[in-house]
Amino acid sequence: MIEILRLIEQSQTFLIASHESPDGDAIGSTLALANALREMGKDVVAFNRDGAPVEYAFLPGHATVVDEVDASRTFDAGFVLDAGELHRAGSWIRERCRCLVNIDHHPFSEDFGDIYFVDVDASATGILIYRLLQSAGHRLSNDVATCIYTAILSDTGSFRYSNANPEAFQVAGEMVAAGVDPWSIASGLYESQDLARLRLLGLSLATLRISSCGQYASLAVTLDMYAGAGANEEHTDRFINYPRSIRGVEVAIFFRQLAADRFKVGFRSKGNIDVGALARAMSGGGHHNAAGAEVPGSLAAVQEWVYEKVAELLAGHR
Ligand SMILES: [Mn+2]
Repeated sequence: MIEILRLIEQSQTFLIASHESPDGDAIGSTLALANALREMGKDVVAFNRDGAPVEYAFLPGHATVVDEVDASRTFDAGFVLDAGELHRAGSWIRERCRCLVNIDHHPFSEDFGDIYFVDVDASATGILIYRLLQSAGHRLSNDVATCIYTAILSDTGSFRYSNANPEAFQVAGEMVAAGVDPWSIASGLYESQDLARLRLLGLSLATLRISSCGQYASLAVTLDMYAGAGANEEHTDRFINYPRSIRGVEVAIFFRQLAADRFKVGFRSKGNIDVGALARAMSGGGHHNAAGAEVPGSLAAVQEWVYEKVAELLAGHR
């Protein structure tokens, strides 16, 4: 931590990046740190290879997130947030930053930086940004507090997941005390969806499958459905919560078609079932209760294979 504080003090130009297809924690922690550094008078580029999704447009600084960085630019310091592995943020970042910092809460987060600040007990990377800014003695502005609150809200599933620990509530409470309005953030995140998203959800819900034991269930989205709904992959965020919400379901699975014969398979589990280990066995990655991997094959073949693996995982828990 001292090393990071010293780095911030001694640097002027910063690159801040997070993982591709960013979620609320990736974008929230990126913008929390970017806004805070800008308040300190630093020169900051906030980057995500997929840009900042429109659903986070309410976050202060959203419009400053770029999806490309001029090839000639180098930075005194780079921060890679919530990424797990450097390539999920952009491998080129390594050579372009004099000093690189990895801030993350993913288990097995790669040690790619010069400075490694990883705590798997933090419910969100936004929590680690909070701790960092506290140590720096930086007074949290409403802009920064909004980003931190959103990061926590997003990664704890609105304080419903098992990672919603006392620190998550305590930091979120401090953000509210500092002026953050929970309703305006919740309405920005959950009550402002595109019509195309709801149309896509309608198509996807028709693919609901549940195992005969009732412990795992899945939804799928195909490329045809995007075309039918006028939607895209950004609209599938949180679809996996529907199979998970069924009584008795321990593992929810989401099959998202990437190409004719390739699927991204997302997993969410309840309680102590470790889908992170399952995803890593499929060359993917993630957390204990939220993980994913890419699997080649037709939908039917991928579903059958994944169902088998999940059944084995659950059998090990009995
Ligand atoms: Mn995260």
